[in-house]
Amino acid sequence: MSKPTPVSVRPLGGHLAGTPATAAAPSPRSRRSFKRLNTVVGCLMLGGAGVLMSTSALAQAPTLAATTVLSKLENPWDMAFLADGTMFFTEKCKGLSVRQASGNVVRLLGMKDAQGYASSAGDLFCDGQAGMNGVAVDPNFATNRYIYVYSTSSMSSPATNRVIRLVVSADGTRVSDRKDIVTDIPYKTAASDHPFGGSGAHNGGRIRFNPGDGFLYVTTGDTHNGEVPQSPTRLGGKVLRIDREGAAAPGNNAPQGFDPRIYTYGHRNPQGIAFRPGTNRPYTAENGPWHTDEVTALMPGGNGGWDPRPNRAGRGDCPDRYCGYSPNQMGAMDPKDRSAFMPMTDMKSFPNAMKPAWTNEGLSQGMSSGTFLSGPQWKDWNGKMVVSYMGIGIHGTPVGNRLDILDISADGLSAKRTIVSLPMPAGRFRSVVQGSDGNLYVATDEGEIYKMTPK
Ligand SMILES: [Ca+2]
Repeated sequence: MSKPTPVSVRPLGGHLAGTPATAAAPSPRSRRSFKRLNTVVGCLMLGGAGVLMSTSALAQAPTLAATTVLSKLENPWDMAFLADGTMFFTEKCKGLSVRQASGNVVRLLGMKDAQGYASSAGDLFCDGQAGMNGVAVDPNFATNRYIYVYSTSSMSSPATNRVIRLVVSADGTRVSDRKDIVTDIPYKTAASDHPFGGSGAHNGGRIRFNPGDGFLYVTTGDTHNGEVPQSPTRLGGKVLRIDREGAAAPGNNAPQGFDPRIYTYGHRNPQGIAFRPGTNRPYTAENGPWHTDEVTALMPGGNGGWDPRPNRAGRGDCPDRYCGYSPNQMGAMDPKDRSAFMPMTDMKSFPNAMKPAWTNEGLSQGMSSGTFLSGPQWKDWNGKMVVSYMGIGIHGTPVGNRLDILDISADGLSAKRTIVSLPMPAGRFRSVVQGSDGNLYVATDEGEIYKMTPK
């Protein structure tokens, strides 16, 4: 590995979009509205006792409208934006495409057996939850034209997940100069005796640059392997923090003996990572084992407290040495009892584990991704986190395909939830990304990418 080189980040309003910092740049119109609002609040403040009530009455949730940006896609998984509205997107079994600002779609990099792409990579394949997952644009895209995807690859044996860097051509219609900057993220190669136990399970896969430090954060899944989440060397069940060459970022602070690329460990299957405006502290969103979806504020070197190894914390052996669904993995049971037996954050075994900010009231409904909304157009939701759910209903848990707004405390240890009133049909919401236009883009497993506009 080469020496870590810090990545510089363009200031607010730079070329990179789709991150809280740049997405926050208000349009001239919203800037005017914000100024007007401040003026109104200022006038009210002068008015005396009734003023405080009026001020709080001004704060409100936005009304949402939705339009369909793309439809009939195959499992769209993630999106990343340039400042001009260009949207890169992945489809899990097909590959990487771009929707140009004109609305024209160009297929850039096809996976094994995908047709109609400008280039192809026969080693990239999909299997269950695995395939081409996250996509991110380099903070310095304007000068280096780098884009990154997370994909399962057969280039190593056994197959792994890789973080792949590509160069986008000047006209935006081709990618080239592939460099695999991470090659050793575990992938579940064979089925096991567990619910949803097929190969490819718990594959993680979100990749995001932090606008604060300029490093790339990579979420990885536990692959239904009991040893992986607490393993110091295996990269599953982790958040990695790396530079654009794939080298460990400085300050990851993982415990002695850990792979230096590891930023946090002890995760189950985080598919979401987002950075809070103001502090740029990373927050993960991950789905739980029939209980306890979690949003967690990360600390460098922190342990998420997920440890599904057998013969730990009072548990005995478990099928295929993975206790993640214990003690009654195929049957119904109260989520609270299951959580007590096999917690998502085991504070008894790991007293210093990172406590979640939000647990979905103890339920698992397939929490997938999350992002922070930014900009005055979001009114009361400005600065709050939106999380998406795929809506897995099982053993009496309601299906719950939905989006939640989380008002997270400053210390990251508690949150209040508002359920979003959807302006479009509910679906298996896979990905939420704020576009460079300030609107929220939402991908569903059913094949749509919607644009949600606040009013
Ligand atoms: Ca946890």
